[in-house]
Amino acid sequence: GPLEEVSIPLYFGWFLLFSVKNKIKCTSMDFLKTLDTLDAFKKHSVDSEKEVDLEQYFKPAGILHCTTKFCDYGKAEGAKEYAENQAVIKSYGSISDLSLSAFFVTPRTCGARVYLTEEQLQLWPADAEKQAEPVPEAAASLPLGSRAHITLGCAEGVEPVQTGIDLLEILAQQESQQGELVEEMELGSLTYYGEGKWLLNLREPICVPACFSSIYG
Ligand code: ACK
Repeated sequence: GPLEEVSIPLYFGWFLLFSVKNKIKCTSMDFLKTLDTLDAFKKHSVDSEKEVDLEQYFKPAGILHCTTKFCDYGKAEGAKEYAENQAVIKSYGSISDLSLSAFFVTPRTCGARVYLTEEQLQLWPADAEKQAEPVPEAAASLPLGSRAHITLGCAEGVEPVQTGIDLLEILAQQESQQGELVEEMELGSLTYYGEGKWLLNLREPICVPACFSSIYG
């Protein structure tokens, strides 16, 4: 009936606890600031004459989270099955640590890569990587969980769904060793993947506690 339908949320995911939100925002701001000042960044910029202020360029994302399943209130493929999955029901409301392994920036989005544990992968839909629209070439063969990310910001007019697609594209390029190592930074190694795509692999992953839950609004 209609009640059953409304009980499926917009999406499920891990939501960063309030106490760590500022830490992630500050670290990602630091990353953007550093990137802004690099000569290599200016060189690869679309318009090398124009200064780009990345902190202004990206509009901050709303709720910091890592989407597991976008359900669209039940309209998305596999939404009901996911909501009824035993692992999902059992883990609902539980807190675990998310391991952030990289930050990335493209002309469209800015995000953090999330490295999932075996246990967290139980909550990861089997088709998450293949469902990306459009599917970046070679992304379908990437390991399960490759798309896991936190959207930190989007350029004007860009939807957050783009962040995971951008990450898949970068990882597919990483897989075929297309990147150009640009700089060893304090936080980790910075690689350029062409067309304004940057990824900073963190030397030390950042661990942040998050609650597995869902959003209806
Ligand atoms: O940044 P995100 O992971 O990208 O978090 C938001 C969240 O759901 C609410 O919009 C993600 N999202 C939106 N559409 C899709 C989709 N078709 N597939 C996967 N994730 C999606 C979006």
